[in-house]
Amino acid sequence: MIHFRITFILFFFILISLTFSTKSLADDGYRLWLKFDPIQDETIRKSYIQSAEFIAVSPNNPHLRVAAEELQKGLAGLLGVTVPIVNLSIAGKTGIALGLIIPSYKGPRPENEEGYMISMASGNVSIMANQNVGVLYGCFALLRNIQQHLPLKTALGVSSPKVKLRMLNHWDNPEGPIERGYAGSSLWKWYDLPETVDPRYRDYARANASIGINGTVVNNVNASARFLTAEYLHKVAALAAVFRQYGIKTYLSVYFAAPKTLGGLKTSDPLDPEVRQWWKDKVKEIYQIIPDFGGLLVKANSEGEPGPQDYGRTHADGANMLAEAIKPYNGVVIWRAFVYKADPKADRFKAAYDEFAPLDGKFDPQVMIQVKNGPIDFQPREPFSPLFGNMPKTPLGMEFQITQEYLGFATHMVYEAPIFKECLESDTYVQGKGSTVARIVDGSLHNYPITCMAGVANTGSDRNWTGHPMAQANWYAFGRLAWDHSLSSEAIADEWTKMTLTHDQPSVKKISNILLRSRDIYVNYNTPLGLSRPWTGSHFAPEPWQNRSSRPDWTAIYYHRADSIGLGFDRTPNGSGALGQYRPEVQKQWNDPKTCPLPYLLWFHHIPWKQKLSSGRTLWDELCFRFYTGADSVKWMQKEWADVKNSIDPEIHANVAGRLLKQQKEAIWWRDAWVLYLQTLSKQYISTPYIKPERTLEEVQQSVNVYLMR
Ligand code: GCW
Repeated sequence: MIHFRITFILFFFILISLTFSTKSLADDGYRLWLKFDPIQDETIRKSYIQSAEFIAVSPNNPHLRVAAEELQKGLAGLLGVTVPIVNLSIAGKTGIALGLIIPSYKGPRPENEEGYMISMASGNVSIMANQNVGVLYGCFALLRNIQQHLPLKTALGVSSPKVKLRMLNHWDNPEGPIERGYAGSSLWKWYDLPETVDPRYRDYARANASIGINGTVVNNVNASARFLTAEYLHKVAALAAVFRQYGIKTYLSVYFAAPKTLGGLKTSDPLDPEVRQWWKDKVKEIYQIIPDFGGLLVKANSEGEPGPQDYGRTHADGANMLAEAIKPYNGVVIWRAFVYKADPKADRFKAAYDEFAPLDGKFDPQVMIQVKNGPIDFQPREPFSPLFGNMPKTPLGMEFQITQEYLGFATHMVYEAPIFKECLESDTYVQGKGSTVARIVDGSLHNYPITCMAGVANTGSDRNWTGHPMAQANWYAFGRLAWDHSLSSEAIADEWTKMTLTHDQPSVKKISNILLRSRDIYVNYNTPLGLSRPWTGSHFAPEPWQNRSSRPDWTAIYYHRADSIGLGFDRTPNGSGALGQYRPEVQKQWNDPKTCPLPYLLWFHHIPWKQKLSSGRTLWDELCFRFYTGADSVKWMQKEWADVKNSIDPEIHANVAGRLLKQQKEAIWWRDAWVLYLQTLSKQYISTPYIKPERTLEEVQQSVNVYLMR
C-alpha cells in the first residue's frame, strides 16, 4: 500500500511537471502525431498501467528490440512510468508480450507478413505477428489507441495491410532543393553522408513506421545519374541502415540514359547487349552495397526525361531490361505512366492510356506501373485515371501527391484524405459494379502479385516537417489509407487531431470538420466545376489567361478552353473522345452534360455560358457562386479555428491562423483572376449578392507578374 502511495505521489509530480513543461514549451510540431504526452483521464491511464508492468520480448529475437523500445518510450510519456523490457514473463505480474505467432497456432491470424494481432488473456496483452515488422506495427497501433484515450479493448483484434508496397516518393534533388517541396530543403544531407548520420533520419523512419509506410524512394524521379555512382550508393546505404530497423526499404529513381552519361557507352538503347550488361552490373553493385534494396523507380520519355522511345523501343522494352537486371535480387521495377507528348491536336488526358494500355501483358512480372490518380496531373479534383482497370495483366500501383503542388503549397489548408478516397472508391466497372480503383490497387480484382500505393512526400527540413502544420495530416492520412483504404476520411481526421492537437472533444469535432470541408472549399475558389490548371509557371498564382509557351499543353487556355460561347473541355465523342477510355457505365455517368455531376462537368463538356445547370443556375452564375462562396468559406475556416484557440498549443494555433489569413487573401486573388478573366469572354454581369472585384483584371495580372518575378 505504502509502495503504491509513493508511486502514485511520484507519478503525480511527474504528471504536474510534464503538464507544466508542455504548457510552457511551445510545440514546434517536430513530434508530429507521435506525441506521447501524459494521459489526463485517470480511468484510461490506470487500465493501461495495470496491464503494462513489463514488456516481454523473446531474447532470441533482437529485431523485436526496436518495437519494444518504441513501446517503452510511448508508454513512458503517456502513462508516466518506465515499463521494463524483460526476457521472460514475470510471475504474478501482467505485461505486454511481443512475439511471433507459432506456425501451429489455430486461431485467427494476420493475413500477411506485416499484419499484427493484439489480444488479451488473464490481464496480459500480446502483440503477435507473422514477422517482426508486424510486431512493430502492432506496438504503434496500441500506442495510437492509448494516445486517443481509447480503452484497451478497442485495440484488440487483427489488422493486415491491404497493399504490399506503401511508399513515399521524394522528389529531392542532390543539392538539397525539393521539386514541388514547400517545407524547406531535403531531409537528406548528402554532403555529410555517409560519415554523419543525422538523428532526424531515425525520427523520419519512426513516423513512417507508425503509419505503416514500408518503402521510400529517396531521390527525384527527374533523376540525377549521380545516385548511381559508388560514392552516392554508400550515402544511400547509410540511410537504408537507419530505415531498415523500422521495416522500411530504400529505393532509387534512376536516370534512363545513365549507361551513356555515367557508363560512357555509346547508347542507352535497352535492347543493346552492352547496355543490358551495364545495368546488370550496376544493379549487382547496388545490392552489394544495400543488400535489402527495394528497387528502381523510373520516369521515362516524360517531360523531357530520356527513355526507351529515344531508340524506337517501347516502355516495356525499357522496363523489362531493368527487370532482367533486378530479378536475381527480387527487387521491383516501378515504371511511371505519367507521359504526354507536345501534340497540339492531342488530348493530354488520353496519353497514358494510349501509350500503356496496349502494352498490357508485355511487362516482366517484376515490373509494376505506377499511375497517378487522375489522367492529367494531381489536380484539386480529377476523375480517376482510365488506366485503372485496363491493364489486368500488369500490376498497377497508385501514385498520389501528398505535397501540395496544386493545392496552395504550404499556405492553404487542404486535407487530402477525401481526394485519395474519392479516387479509391471510384467504380471502374471493369468487372461489373463494385470494381473500384481500390480493388485494382490492392490487387484483389486482377490478382496482382505485387501491389503499391505511393505518395509524393510533403516532408522537408522545416522543423515541423511539412511547412503547414495541418499538412502533417496528409502524410498521416496517406500512410493510414495505404494500410487500409477502407478507413474513412472522418475517422482519420479524428484520430490525427486527437494524437496531434487536442483531446478536447468539441475542438476535435470542429477541427475535423474544417479538415473535411477544406478540399471542397479550395476547389470552389481555385478550380470549380471541373476546371483544371496544370499549366507551367508557378503552380501557385492564378494565370487563367496564360496562352504562350513552348508547347500548347503548357498553357492555361489548353485546359479550360474558354471562348465566347462557353467553358470546358469537350471530351465526348464530339470532342477529344477521351470519355471512350472508360467503361460504358462510367461514360453514362459523365457523357450527358445535363446529368454529369457538377464537380466533373467541365472536365468533359464545353458548356455555354448561359446554359442552365442541374443546380438551376446558369453556368456563369454557378461559377460566380462557387468562386465567391469558396473564397468566403475561408473566413468560416478562420472563425472555426479561432474557436479552438484555448484547446491547442499557442504556437501551432498562431502558425495556422497566420496561414489562414494568407489563404483568405489568396482565395480572393484566385476568385478575382478567374472571374475577371472569364468575364472578358462570357460578357456576363456578376449578379447580386456578389460584388464585382475591387480591382481590375489588369491589376490582378500585374500582381501575378510581380509574384512570378520573385
Ligand atoms: O506535376 C508535374 C510536376 C513536375 C513533376 C512531374 C512528374 C517530378 O510539375 O515537377 O516532375 O509532374 O510527376 O513527373
